[in-house]
Amino acid sequence: MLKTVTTDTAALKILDDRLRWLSAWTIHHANHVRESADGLKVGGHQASCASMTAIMAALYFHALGPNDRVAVKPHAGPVLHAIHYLLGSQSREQLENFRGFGGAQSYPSRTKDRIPVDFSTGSVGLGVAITLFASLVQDYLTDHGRLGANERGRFVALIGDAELDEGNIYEALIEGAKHDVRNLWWIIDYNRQSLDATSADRMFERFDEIFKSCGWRVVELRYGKKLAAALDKHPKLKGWFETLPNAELSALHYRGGAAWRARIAAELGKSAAAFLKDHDDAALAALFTDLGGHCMDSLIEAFDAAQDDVPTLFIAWTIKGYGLPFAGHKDNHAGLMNPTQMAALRDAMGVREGHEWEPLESVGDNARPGVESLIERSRILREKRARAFGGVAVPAIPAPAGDEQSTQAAFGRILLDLSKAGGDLADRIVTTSPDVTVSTNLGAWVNQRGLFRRDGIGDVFAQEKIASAQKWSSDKKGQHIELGIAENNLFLMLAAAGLAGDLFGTRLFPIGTLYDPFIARGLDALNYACYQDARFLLVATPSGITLGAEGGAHQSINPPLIALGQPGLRHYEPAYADELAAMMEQAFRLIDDPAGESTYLRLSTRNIAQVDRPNDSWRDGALQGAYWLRPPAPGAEAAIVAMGAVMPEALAAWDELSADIPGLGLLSITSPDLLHRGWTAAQAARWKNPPRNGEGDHAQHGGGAASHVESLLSQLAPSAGLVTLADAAPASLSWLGGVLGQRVAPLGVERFGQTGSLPDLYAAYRLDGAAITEAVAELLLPA
Ligand SMILES: Cc1ncc(C[n+]2csc(CCOP(=O)(O)OP(=O)(O)O)c2C)c(N)n1
Ligand SMILES: [Mg+2]
Repeated sequence: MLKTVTTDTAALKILDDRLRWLSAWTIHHANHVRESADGLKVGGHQASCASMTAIMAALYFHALGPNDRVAVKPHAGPVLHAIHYLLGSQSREQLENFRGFGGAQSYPSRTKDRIPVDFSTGSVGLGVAITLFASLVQDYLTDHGRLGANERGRFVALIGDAELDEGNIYEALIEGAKHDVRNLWWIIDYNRQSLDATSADRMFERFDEIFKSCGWRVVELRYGKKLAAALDKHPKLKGWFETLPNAELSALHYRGGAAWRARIAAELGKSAAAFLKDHDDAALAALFTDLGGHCMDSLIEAFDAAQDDVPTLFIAWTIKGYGLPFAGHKDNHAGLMNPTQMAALRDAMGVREGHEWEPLESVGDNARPGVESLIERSRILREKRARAFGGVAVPAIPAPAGDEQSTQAAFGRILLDLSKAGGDLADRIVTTSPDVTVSTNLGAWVNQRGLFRRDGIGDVFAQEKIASAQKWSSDKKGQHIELGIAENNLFLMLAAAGLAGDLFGTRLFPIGTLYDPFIARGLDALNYACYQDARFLLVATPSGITLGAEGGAHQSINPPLIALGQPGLRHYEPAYADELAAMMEQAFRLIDDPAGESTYLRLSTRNIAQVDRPNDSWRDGALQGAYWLRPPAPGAEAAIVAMGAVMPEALAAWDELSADIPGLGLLSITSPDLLHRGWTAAQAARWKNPPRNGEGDHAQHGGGAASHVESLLSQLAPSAGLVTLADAAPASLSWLGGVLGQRVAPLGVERFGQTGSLPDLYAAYRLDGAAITEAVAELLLPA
């Protein structure tokens, strides 16, 4: 038994060296060997990689099981690529093209890298927190009978120590403690350096307290075996070593053995003389760099000892740039070895010139079988899995009945009806909200489907027979995950649940609700979720100054603009309940479609009279972003163009104005986002496939179809005027004038809102009939 462990450790140390070499070489090749097309620095992080090659070798070639999933700190991406290169799942061409177009990405990317990447990373802190929510999703799936015990795994985050400054980590930690999360390993590469400098000392002994108080086990790997033994023999030296501030420690690591000698002699004098005599400079440098995160025996021991499901924080002490010439230097974050330094490293690591890409270069014949068998074992465990899509039938979703409705209330009704009807889709829906479940109309759904909690908590108010509309009992079968007020957590929860098909082979239909203005609070996490192609439905309500008396702090203005610029997220803003039903059906389809995306619904609490529909002809247009609610006469000179909750004002203005302006149209916009995308895509298609000479208008003839918005607007005269109306930043719609060059008078909200009744607010912010009339009149005045 002991023998196996020893052999394993020796092979793992070799793999550690291989990873350090290959990651450094990949970055070096991209910067100094590959031809540069633009003269720009390519970049990469050799020091950040070298810091954690031992940790990653111990993990990937020893500790990880087949179901374990890892978020790798962004700037250690090249180490992950090197691991897959050794496993045979990454090609030399991809590494040679690191940071190049179509090559291995700078930071691990689920969607763009060809190796299996469990979680994309890049924006520090988010990759850490998503592992916690993924673990919660794993428990959810298990308790819902969708994941077998032998399919469960552990979620590992490899974290840079400066990442610990990101507040989203603590928001997640607190949420995790409430849900009793488990099966987490968060491993800190504790090199005590960030991008700019060495880390402040004051937080040193605090992180472990923070984690412990949230129920985590904290394992500190401060010393490697050799250093621990040496310091144990010499308590005075140990005391001195442990009080060295970060900056001084890093400087000593950089300067090396002679500096250690001089400093120890000066500060410990005679008491350290024998110790110094026993160690030459090289031995001193080797000894003091033997920190826990570089010591394979310590790492293996620690990982092997943490096999239960208690969430565990490993604080692995390391040196940034370990084994490289700039180890410990405060400026090493983006530092690159020059060709001379790289050649010296190559020689020191026994790599022959011209053999830099050999996976097992410099591994001796005796060691090879051990190394190869570790690689073989890990290869099987880390195979890429197919993504699970297309397995769920989405039924037609009928519109809720009612002459007057708000889109927010209709949302609650639709979910309630879905729940009552039952079926596969309803069973796969998981809702979540950061303490606004009730005020976003999820209450009825939660009453039906219950809250998810592994420990199950009774509803005390119901047991005490206190009347309440909300029945909040929870158990393992509940389908709503209630979060504390941290919108970042909402988006990370949606990201994790939205990857369930990929991570666990089971598709979920996650729906998250929040107030529209507070999207901004979680924006980077929302972007992060979209970046990795997580699929979910985001319902943001209430929105706009239509919220009325709640006032400016809660009235959203710019989210449609955010959505306009956010890839992977489709914005729909319905005015009517039947539109909402169609959009929810579409959103569910998009969640389970390989080429789909996530959807953002911007809803309102305003009750508005529903329109009579003679038929379903509006539906396709509504799903594409717009339809004529009042079709214009061919070549009409004007149209009102309105979105969402202000549709009654637009309709009233149309009624009033159409007597004087025959043929006036009313265009109902349901998605500026889709219209814009369609417009630019149609243009790009025409550039690739241009019209034949002299065939006129691009929008209507020649190579490539007109987009939806072009078709709609081309029913008006080329010189027509558009009055656009949105309870949002007017730029959400004003761009429509650019499509065919028609003139625009944009109405919308550009100042912070305030309290008031709707007539007051619509008048003050120019969203009312008077404003529309004035705007139309101005557009139609002869120039
Ligand atoms: C949200 C965010 N802010 C800033 C950055 C830029 N950045 C990349 S790495 C880094 C410092 C990382 O230091 P640390 O986490 O200690 O990692 P190390 O390289 O030392 O292992 C910074 C500021 C980023 N990637 N993400
Ligand atoms: Mg660091």
